[in-house]
Amino acid sequence: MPDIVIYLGNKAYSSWSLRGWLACKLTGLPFREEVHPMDTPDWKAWIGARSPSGKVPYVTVDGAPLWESLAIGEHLAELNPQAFWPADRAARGHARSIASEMHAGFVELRKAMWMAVRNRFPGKGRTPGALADIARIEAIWAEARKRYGAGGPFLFGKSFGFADAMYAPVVARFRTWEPEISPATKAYVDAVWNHPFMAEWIKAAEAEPWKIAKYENPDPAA
Ligand SMILES: N[C@@H](CCC(=O)N[C@@H](CS)C(=O)NCC(=O)O)C(=O)O
Repeated sequence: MPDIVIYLGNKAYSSWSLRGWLACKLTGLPFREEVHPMDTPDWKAWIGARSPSGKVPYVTVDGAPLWESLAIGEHLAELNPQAFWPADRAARGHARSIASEMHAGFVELRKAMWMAVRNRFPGKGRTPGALADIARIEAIWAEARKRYGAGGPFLFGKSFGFADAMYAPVVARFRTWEPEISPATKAYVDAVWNHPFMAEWIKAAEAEPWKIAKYENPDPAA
């Protein structure tokens, strides 16, 4: 059995960490995790001594380094392919496309509505750029569900896969910031939020002792 270790930032705030951690969960294998609070005096030294990019998530498999959440997902998928990607080739291509679009984009949403799992900031963060990103994400989710989602509540049906993992931090953002979303989007948000992997992450985030002040204030300019 491979020895998998994942290095993470705060579960309350680190959206990329969540993606990498969900990829570890999708392997179905045991793994070890080390969480270190970001924005602390020793953060840069801690992550710099481990991750070549100086960012989390950082994963090792039998000591071999892995960084960048999409690459982490693709590599860990080799350990349990059917859990990560749909079996159907066209659906798999679609899943890879939307996972890549998430990895590459939605900067305005990420800036205006950061992940803060423990917080509720309803009505805040609605910049034009964030709203445009949300409209595109709603369209992505609706299209995947229409084409491939009939068998269950997730983007490709019955099982929570890696495309869902890539969008899970967006689900967390929607819970926190409560933008106006369609009933279908809300149903998907609820399905992801209530998935056992997410419940485990949220519970750990709730238990964390650390707070980063700038992420606790939804009106940074105020
Ligand atoms: N493109 C990277 C993004 C990783 C990233 O930006 N991680 C953030 C945390 S969510 C980070 O490490 N920030 C701390 C820092 O830059 O010092 C990925 O896909 O993993």
